[in-house]
Amino acid sequence: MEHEDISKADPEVHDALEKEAERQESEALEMIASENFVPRQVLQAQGSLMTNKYAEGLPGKRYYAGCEHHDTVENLARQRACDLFGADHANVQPHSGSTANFAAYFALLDQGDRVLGPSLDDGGHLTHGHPVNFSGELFDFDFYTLDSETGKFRREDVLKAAREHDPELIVTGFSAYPREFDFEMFAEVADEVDTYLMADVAHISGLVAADVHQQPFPHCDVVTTTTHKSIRGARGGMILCQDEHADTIDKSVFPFAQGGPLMHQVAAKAVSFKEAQKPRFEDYARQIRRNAEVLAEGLRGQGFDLVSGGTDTHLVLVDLRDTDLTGKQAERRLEENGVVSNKNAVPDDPEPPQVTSGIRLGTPALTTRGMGEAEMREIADLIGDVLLRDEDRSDAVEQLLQEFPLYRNSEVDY
Ligand code: DSN
Repeated sequence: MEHEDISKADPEVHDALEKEAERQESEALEMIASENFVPRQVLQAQGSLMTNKYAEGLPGKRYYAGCEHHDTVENLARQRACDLFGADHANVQPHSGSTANFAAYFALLDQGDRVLGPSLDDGGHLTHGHPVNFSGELFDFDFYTLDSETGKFRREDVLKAAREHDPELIVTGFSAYPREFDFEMFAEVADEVDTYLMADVAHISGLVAADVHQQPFPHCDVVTTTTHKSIRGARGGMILCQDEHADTIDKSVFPFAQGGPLMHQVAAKAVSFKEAQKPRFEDYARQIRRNAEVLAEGLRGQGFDLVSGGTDTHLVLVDLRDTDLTGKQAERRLEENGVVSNKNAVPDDPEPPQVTSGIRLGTPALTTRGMGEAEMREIADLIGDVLLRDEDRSDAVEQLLQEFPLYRNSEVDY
């Protein structure tokens, strides 16, 4: 076998990798709420030779020989995940959050069963029953809605929708909801209508792991998450559950939904969960929330209207309907200044999903860079200058990126 450095073996891909490293380090103030930067130890595990092995099955019960070391890393990942989330059982093999939701639904439901979830317009996710997604196609979803006055979910609305739809499962957890996820309230409703409760904590899993957000267990039967957002780990998914669901969850991941697990990703999940167990991760998660609060204050000070008026989590949802900009225009204008965010529907949005009337801004990635409250104030001012006064603030963005290096200056190579 010929081993060559990637720069020689494939200059085109190498060039794109170099440019992406430069973009992340020096060109983009990353405010997409679902993105983050992993530490190099996670990149090392992801780039490891664990990619070379098939390991269908579970530790101690594999379908292929030679999985001893794969068992070690998967057991470490499972145990650390259970410790972080207070779960009885973890399956760390889902390739993504969508696959985790797919497997979780089929562990709890039969095709065609009724499910109640949040709609995409109210901060939910495509896999929460949207008609273009498998979830909307394979299950009979209906939706509880956000109270448009407060921008929050109210118990009476969820209960009313649950009584009307009589679901076998209620899904809670959101991709664009800035407020604390009230698992206890959803569990009360689920108890009242005698149904399972599943939480998709993909966005807030770092906050939950660090215990700076309400815990989904013991309120939920099953919890799904991605492993790369606020928890700052390897890209992928995971399912956590109470003991009674462990077997069905495992079987629903493999052989039902997936084949061989991506063991280099499982190894990297284990490494990132160890990071999340360290005291410095709790400080990080606290700072994510504080930064989001300060960003929200600053944006309100600039005159922006925020969905629900503020945030309890890692993200802020700006309603642009009072401005002359759509979400799409705002996203573009911010990007021209080096601020990377995403257009996002706001409740009762009159614009289609490709346009929208909002932008979603998150703090996990900037907090990873070491930015704090002073920088959030500066960024809120800068966003006001760019969106409300059409000023060019790209120099200020460049300056911030230089002051807070990401991988530059690290002694560990990958
Ligand atoms: N794409 C993710 C997000 O941005 O919220 C959800 O899958």
